[in-house]
Amino acid sequence: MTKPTGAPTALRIENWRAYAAEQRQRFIHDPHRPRYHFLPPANWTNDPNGVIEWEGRFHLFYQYNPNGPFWGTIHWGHAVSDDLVFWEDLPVALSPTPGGPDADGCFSGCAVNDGGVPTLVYTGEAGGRQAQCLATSTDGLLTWTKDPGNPVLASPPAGVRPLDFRDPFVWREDGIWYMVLASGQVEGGGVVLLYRSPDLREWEYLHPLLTGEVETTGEVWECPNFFPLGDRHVLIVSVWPKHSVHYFVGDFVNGRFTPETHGVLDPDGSFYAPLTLQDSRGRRLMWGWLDETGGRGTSAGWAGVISLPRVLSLDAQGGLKLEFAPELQKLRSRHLISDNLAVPSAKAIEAVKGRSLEIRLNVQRGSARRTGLSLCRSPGGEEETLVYVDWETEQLVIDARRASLSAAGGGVQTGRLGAPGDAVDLHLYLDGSVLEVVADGRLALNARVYPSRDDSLSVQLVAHGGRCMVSLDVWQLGAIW
Ligand code: DQQ
Repeated sequence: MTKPTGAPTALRIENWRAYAAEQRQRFIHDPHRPRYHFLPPANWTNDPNGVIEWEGRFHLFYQYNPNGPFWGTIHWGHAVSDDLVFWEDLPVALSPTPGGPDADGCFSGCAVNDGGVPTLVYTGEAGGRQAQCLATSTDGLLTWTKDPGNPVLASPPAGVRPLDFRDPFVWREDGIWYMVLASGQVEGGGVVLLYRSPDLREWEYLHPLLTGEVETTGEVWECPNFFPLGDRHVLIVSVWPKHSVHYFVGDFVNGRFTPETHGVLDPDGSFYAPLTLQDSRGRRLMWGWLDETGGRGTSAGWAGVISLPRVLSLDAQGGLKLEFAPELQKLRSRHLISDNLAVPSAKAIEAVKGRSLEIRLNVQRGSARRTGLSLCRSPGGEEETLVYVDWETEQLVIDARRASLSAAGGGVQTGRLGAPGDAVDLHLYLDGSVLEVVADGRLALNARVYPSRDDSLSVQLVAHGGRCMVSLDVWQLGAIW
C-alpha cells in the first residue's frame, strides 16, 4: 500500500478538529463547494458508511482518501451530529493496515451495536481480493481496534465473481445476525448473498437473496441495503459499472425474498451507493454519495459530497417514497418569498438570488407544455440550469447543458413522474454545485452544476408554450461549518 502522504490520519481529536477547521477555511471562497451538505474537510469521499445512532447522536462514516481529491488509499472518515444537520469532524476511524486484509483499502460497510459494543463491519481489500473485517471501539466510537480474527469472511461461494465480494449490511433478528453482501454471478448479473452468524465472527452462507440479469440491472451489484419498511421488505442495490441505484419491494418469509415491485432511485443522476439507517424514532433514513461530474480534475482540492438525508416510506402500490428529512428546516435563515404567481412565459423572481437555497414549488398544469425554474442563471441567460415538469412526457427534467460556460459534464436528466395529475410539488435544495430535487415525494433527481460566472445567481420561473400558476416558497439557507 502507498504510505499516505497527504492529510494526517492518526490525529487525536483536538488536533483533528484544528486540522479540519483549517482545511475547511481553505475553500470558503470556492462557489462550487457546498455549505450545508456534509463533505470531508478536504480531499476525496465516495460512499457513506456505517451510519449509526449511538447514545442519541448520529455517527456518519465515509469513504475517504487522505491523499487527494481522487479515489485511492481508502480510509473511513468520521463525523457526528446531534440533529442530522450540523456535523462535527472526528478523526479518521479506519486506515489500511500494511500486510493486513485491508492493506489496499477499507471499503464500504456498516455499523452495528453488538450487545453494547460499537462494531464496524467492512470490506478489506488486499492484492485485488476482498474480504469482510470487523473493528470495535471502547471509547465512544472515537478509536477503533481491528478484530484479531480478520478477515472474518474470506471468500465468496462458488458461482460468484471471486474478486467482487463486498459492502456488508448487517442486522439482528430473533437473536441471530444476518448479513447481505454484494457481488456478480460468474455467469449472469448482480447478486446479493445472504449470510447468518451467532456472533458476527462465524458466518454461514445461506443462499442468494436476489439475482439480476445483466441486461436490466447490470453485471455487479454493490452496497446492498435490506430492511423492513411498513409490512414489506426493501432491497436496495447500486449497479456497477452503470452507477444507477435500483430498489425491490416484496416479502421476506423464511429467509427468502420475493420481490414484487422494482424501481430506480434517482435515475440518471450522480447519486450512488446509498446507505440507510433506522433511527430511534423508527424512520428509515437514507444518505448517498453525490459524485463530481464536472471534470474539474484534482485542482479543486476536494471531491464528492454526501447527500442530504431522506426519509423513506412506501405508497399503497409498493412504490418507494422519499422526502427530505424535516430537520433540514433548521437551515432556513431567511424566508425570501412566499407567493402565488401567474407565469406568462418567463418571470424573474427579483427577491431570490444565490446558490444556497431551499425552494418549494407547486406547479399547476395550465396551458404550458413545460413548467419550472431556471436556476444559477446569469443576467443575460448565458448560463442557467433548468428544472421543469414536462407535462407531455410526464417527466421531471434537469437540463444542465448550459449550466456552465467552462466546465464539462452538464447533461439532461429525466425521471418519470407517472400520471402527474394537474399539479406537481417540487422540493429543491441548491448548495453550491449540488442540486437535489424531489417531486411529489416519490421521484428524486440530483445534479452537479458548476457555473463559471460569479453572477450566475438568479432564479426565474419558466413556462413554455402557455401559461401556468405556481405557488412558491424560497428560503436562504445558512452554512453548517
Ligand atoms: N465503493 C467502495 C466499495 C463499493 C464502491 C470502494 C461503491 O466498497 O462497492 O470505495 O462506490
